[in-house]
Amino acid sequence: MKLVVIGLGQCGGRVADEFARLNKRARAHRGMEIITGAFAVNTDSADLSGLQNIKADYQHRILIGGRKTSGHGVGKINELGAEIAREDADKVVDAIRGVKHFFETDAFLLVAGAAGGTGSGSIPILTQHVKERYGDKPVYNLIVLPFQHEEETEERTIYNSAVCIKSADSVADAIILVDNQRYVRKDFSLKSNLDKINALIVEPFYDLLCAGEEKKARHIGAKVLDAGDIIQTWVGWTVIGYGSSRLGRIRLPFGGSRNFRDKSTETHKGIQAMDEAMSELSITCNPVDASRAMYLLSAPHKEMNMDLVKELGDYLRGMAPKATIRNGDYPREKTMMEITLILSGLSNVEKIRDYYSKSTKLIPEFKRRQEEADSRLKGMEDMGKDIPSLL
Ligand SMILES: Nc1nc2c(ncn2[C@@H]2O[C@H](COP(=O)(O)OP(=O)(O)OP(=O)(O)O)[C@@H](O)[C@H]2O)c(=O)[nH]1
Ligand SMILES: [Mg+2]
Repeated sequence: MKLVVIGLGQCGGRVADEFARLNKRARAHRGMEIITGAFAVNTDSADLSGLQNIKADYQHRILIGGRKTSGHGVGKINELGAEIAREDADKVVDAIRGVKHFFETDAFLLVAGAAGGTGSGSIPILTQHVKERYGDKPVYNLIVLPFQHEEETEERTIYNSAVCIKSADSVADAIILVDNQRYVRKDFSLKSNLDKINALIVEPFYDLLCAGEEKKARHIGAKVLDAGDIIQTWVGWTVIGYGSSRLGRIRLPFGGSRNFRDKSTETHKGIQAMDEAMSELSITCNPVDASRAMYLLSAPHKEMNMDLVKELGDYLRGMAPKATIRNGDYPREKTMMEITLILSGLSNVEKIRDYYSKSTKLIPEFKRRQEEADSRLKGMEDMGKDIPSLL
């Protein structure tokens, strides 16, 4: 599958930059393209210059709202982010027109952090514009939810997130939810944590996007998982997970026939990888709520067999009984057995419910605070009404 990836705001731009890196890796190691165009859009010019993989010209690193923000961001006011995106949407749509192999693109992926201003406000607006302009291709969102400490210290974080995801839900074909908190590793500094998190966020897309683009026979599975399968699966609230299991020396040295023990070892490894993918999902959810699911098994040719694929399917069916399940296998020489897992069409996500209910309570509180501040200001002005003015 080939994507045009558009990162909005700091978080979105950096994650899109990781997708651009992924494409370089696919090109160097697998001789294929999985990203036809990577863009970063921001109101902050410093953030744009900090990127490493997205082309450094103004058509790929797009500054919006220059007049309103002088290149310094919108300071977490996502209403302003939305307003600027509305005014400058043409800049982004025009840039997409410049994508060289645009006709090969299967879908769009727009990325943003929900809690900020620029990305949070602009993702629903630009999704809408891209959909209007390129109606025949699905437009997906990847939305990054804030860390717990951000939610605890700043109410605007929760409110922005609720407004962003509610608006995105009404326009995007699917929203892949990624909870920053799930990726925190205690032993990294904040900056390296973010870099590490961004790499972890995009890693599961590598095999998923590559599998359907393979041209070499030895890497083409018995059941290829391609763009069509992905498009059929991704709908509404979506999560992604990845798990791996190191392969032991279970291959027979002289190509002799495999015995029962080998098969059961492979199945065990496969289930282990599936379990890890399930426990490392990009946001906590209950697989029972999924209406669609897909998994991609990637391992050396000889480690995969029909029994294993069937066992994995049965296992997933047990956890996601209501889901239509699609699967594929992707033979690659590696020392791991890997599973990429998608759960989609989720009918319930606890964290979203939580944002909605907390934000609903915050709205009257924000209003009350604003009125209080206005009335204090008015009181102060009244006190000074008899003072002469120099203007
Ligand atoms: N995973 C990840 N999250 C990030 C990154 N940078 C920021 N965030 C998260 O994104 C949210 C803030 O959004 P930003 O992207 O910084 O905000 P913005 O869209 O640039 O908007 P303004 O700066 O307000 O104009 C917070 O929850 C951060 O934790 C990043 O590189 N990776
Ligand atoms: Mg910013």
